[in-house]
Amino acid sequence: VTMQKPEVVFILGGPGAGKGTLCRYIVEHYGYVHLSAGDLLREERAKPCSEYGELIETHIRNGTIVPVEITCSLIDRAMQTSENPHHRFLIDGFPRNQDNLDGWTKMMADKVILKGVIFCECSEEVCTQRCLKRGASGSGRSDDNEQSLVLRHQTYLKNTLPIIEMYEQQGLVYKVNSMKTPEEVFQDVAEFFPKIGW
Ligand code: UP5
Ligand code: MG
Repeated sequence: VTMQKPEVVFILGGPGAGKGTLCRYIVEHYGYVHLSAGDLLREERAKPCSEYGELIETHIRNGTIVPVEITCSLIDRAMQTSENPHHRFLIDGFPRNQDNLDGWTKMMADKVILKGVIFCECSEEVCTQRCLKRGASGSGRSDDNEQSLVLRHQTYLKNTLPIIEMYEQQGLVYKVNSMKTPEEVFQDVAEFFPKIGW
């Protein structure tokens, strides 16, 4: 029996653009498993035995990007331990910079089929208000504060947008206006999802 390669869709967009929320909607309707790179890093940080806890926390608070070896290993492990029989994954919040992309290309690109990149477009203002609101209602996220949000957005513009542009040149990007309600955003995504495949 030949093992079919897992299919991957990247979900990118600014901090608070609604990547995680959209992924939850997609998972409800299509046979995908949601892997948030940020969630995987926060889980790793929370392990008392992790040697990377402090490093991860520093990057998260400063809105900078964790070295790809760490993030990619967490994603790889999560994919391998997943019980999804369809082997389809939404990878949320990765790759965020050139280092991420290089690491992914080296470690993972041959092992998967990249089906597309969903780009959640959202203004800095809306992104920031969403995260501040979430912080105020007790998210417990150490980066849901004004200082971290400025830095997170700077990193997004400087490092992540160029990655999205590169994928756009390859014809892989599906854009959605994520400033609508979550239901509307999902409806828009459902229109082009058949092109990505499920
Ligand atoms: N909300 C969502 N959609 C809404 C809508 N349509 N209308 C109104 N409200 C909406 O949403 C954010 C908030 O907005 C929530 O309260 C939600 O209810 C509301 P969410 O769906 O969580 O948006 P998302 O884009 O996932 O926001 P998140 O804060 O998770 O984005 P980030 O990209 O900043 O966070 P992530 O967890 O991916 O990364 C955090 C940090 O980890 C990074 O800054 C970095 O330091 C590190 N990291 C790496 O180093 N490498 C990685 O590969 C990934 C992360
Ligand atoms: Mg998220």
